[in-house]
Amino acid sequence: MTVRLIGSVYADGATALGDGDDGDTFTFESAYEPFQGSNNRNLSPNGLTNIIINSDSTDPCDVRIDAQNSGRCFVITNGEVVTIEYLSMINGNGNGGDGGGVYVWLSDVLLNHFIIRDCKATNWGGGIMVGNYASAELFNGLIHGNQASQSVSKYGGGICVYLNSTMVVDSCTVAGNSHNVNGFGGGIACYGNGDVTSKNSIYWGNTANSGKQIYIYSGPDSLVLDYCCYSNDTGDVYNNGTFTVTNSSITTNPLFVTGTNGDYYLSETASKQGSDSPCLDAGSASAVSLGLDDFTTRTDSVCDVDTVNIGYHYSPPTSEPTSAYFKCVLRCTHSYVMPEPQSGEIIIWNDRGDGQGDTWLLVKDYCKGITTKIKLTQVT
Ligand SMILES: [Ca+2]
Repeated sequence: MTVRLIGSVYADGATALGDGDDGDTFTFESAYEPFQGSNNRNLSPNGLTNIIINSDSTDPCDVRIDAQNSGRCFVITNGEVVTIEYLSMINGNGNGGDGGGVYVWLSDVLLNHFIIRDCKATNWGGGIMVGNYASAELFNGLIHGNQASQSVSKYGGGICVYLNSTMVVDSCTVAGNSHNVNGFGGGIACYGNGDVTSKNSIYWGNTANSGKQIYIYSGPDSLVLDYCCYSNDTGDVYNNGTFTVTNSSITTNPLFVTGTNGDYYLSETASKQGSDSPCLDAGSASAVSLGLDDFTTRTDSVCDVDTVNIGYHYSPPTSEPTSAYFKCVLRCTHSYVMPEPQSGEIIIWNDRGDGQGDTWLLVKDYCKGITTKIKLTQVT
């Protein structure tokens, strides 16, 4: 087994994978991110099995595979067995086909601690498509802002499980995915004997013509929700197969709030929001037993304790906050993103959103992979 470093040793993902052997680990180095260009998209394991593709950070926000709308992030199609973890996969495009972010066909994939966002498919599975006797296990993933059916009526804005395939979705948030026109299953769709078992996960705020959150096409297709939170208003769930919901699942608004790394933290009075999300302590087991006690759903980055919270857990910042005093008046909350080539982000952020909470200066350095968080105190 060889660890192949992408950045310092290999110039790009395709070159590293082309050199690889079964059982290797391929590590994208955060100092060299984002990973863009033609050799960092449509990444294929080339028939390798039992390989790990990961990053050198425990925060998937630190290392982005950015397909720049010119191809998919990963294409896994040759009976491969692959683990992908601690990575963000963004701006993937199926370019006339399925699976904009990750395309899995006749292969087995494990995705851990990951983000798939802002990907598109012309047909099925905007974020991820798993099909043709394939299997996927998703753990602690955030799948948001993806889109299927760019031109025709197809299935699965975020996720599509298709043609004799299975998926396990644990501790994930599937939100804000959509269809452009007449699509089915904004969050997740099962079609052609697609079977999904989901635990500790959120399906909320997705849009589609039918089955906005969940779409189960016909008899052979099935989806099980256990300790999940999902929207169940009119048009949210289309079921023409088997839809099983345990008593522990809930249908109340998860109350997403925006924090340092994104828009899918959970509201919590202990972190100065106005109310507690119903997803707090509503999962199936302890946070420790699931390995999520080093991760957080809170905007103040305090890690999860006791019973696991439902949904995706962010990584806490890698540096401790320090206090500073500024002689200034803050007139608004504002985010400024540096122009390409992106090297960082400077954010002035109020952790309650209504100006009544604490205000922070966040400096995110993408080159070094660190976030510095400084509490701002107004001095008169
Ligand atoms: Ca908890």
